[in-house]
Amino acid sequence: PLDGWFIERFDREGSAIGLKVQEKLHDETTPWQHLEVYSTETHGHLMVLDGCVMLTDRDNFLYHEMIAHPALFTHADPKRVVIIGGGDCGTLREVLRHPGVEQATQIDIDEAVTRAAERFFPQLTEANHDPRAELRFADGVKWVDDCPENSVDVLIIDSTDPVGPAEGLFQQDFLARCQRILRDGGVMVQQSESPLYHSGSIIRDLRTAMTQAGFDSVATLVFPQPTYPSGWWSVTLAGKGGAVDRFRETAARERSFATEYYSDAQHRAALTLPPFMARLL
Ligand code: AG3
Repeated sequence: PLDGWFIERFDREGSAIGLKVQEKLHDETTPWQHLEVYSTETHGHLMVLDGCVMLTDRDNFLYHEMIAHPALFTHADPKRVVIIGGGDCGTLREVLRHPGVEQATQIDIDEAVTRAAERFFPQLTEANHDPRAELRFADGVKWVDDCPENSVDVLIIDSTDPVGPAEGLFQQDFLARCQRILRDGGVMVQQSESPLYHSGSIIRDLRTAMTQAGFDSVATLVFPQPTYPSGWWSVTLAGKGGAVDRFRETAARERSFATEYYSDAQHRAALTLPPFMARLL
């Protein structure tokens, strides 16, 4: 009803996020979801899937840096990285900033998301021609099923909310399979929704499912994300044989690439959970 605004409503929470839009640039019903791209007045381009904000030019660096760099600086020496989802390629770009990464494979079910990113978010796809990058369009659950055991160092799940296409990615049988494809010392990281809205539900259930799937340690990191529900977001790490509440602090501090949000200090801060969350998890 608010003319000229894109609004994502969170009905259960009685709240919403709104962005003033200039025009709709793209509208496509893919085999998997409804994909829209808008230009906004103050946040650059906006990508929406099934009515949910995926990213804006202005603030996607927060999410993409925080889903990629903490996991990569937690693993002792990540060489083989796999991203499930992440079709906009923003996570892939951050992963490829790490010179030690030898191969990064992104598996998204919906090729239309990547084609739209190439067209409307060219900065996110600028690393796609890196010889270390491999893009596949397939069902991530099946891909993980077929992947050899003990073959991956870091596995990143950059998915939509745990409803519809992404629901299976939060379930214990999938997480157990993820645990098996990781090498010893492997790290998995999954986007895990809002600390304010989901600490006692999605985040807690994911951590429990990870533990039951055989992971030895879990850690949830929090960071601001102004255009997602509540404006505050989380990722949850799980480790196979190593502690994920510790990381290579010196390597993070002396990283060879520029970041806009991530730093070793920010990483430490993000691991420090507020008391209300610690109580709910
Ligand atoms: N992944 C989507 C996070 C979920 C956002 N939820 C929402 N708006 N209700 C983002 C993909 C970025 N690579």
